[in-house]
Amino acid sequence: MAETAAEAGIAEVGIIMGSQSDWPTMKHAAEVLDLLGVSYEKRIVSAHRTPQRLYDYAAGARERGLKVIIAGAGGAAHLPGMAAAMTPLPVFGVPVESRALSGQDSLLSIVQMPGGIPVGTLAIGKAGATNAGLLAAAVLALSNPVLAAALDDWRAKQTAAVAEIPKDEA
Ligand code: RP5
Repeated sequence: MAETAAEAGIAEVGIIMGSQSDWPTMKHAAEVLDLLGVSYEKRIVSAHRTPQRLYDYAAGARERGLKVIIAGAGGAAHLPGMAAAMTPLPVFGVPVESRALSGQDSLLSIVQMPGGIPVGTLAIGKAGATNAGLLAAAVLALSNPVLAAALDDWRAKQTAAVAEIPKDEA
């Protein structure tokens, strides 16, 4: 029986971020991929501070077997767009909440791509990172029935966990 990518140790999703300071946000993408059994790798790849690392990572991503890239950055957040410019893989961008402008700068930097080079832009912060993980899994699930079932199960559990009647906070 053929190994899955996860069993073979091949990452299907690349989670990249501009700085160590982005990890507390981006780890939420990793957590959802862990829950769903999707293989991923995580790297600090800065568009500004390590441009050659970004070039090498994005230009070689497809050949290395990655299927989807999740890119998170804050402030002048050029990482998702520059990565998308150098790979044909789908790129999902996560605007990290910046200190100065609460992530509005990150959001606008990532979402306003010129026509022809798409970045699927998520919400600012934790929700965006979680949803980037779910979207990456949904893309992979198109050709992976086991993963599709895991995603269905994840959603069913989320639905079951929502109480019908609100209660006072402790
Ligand atoms: C961006 O600058 C990073 O994505 C990060 O969100 C922001 C601040 O980086 P640090 O100064 O915290 O390293 O490149």
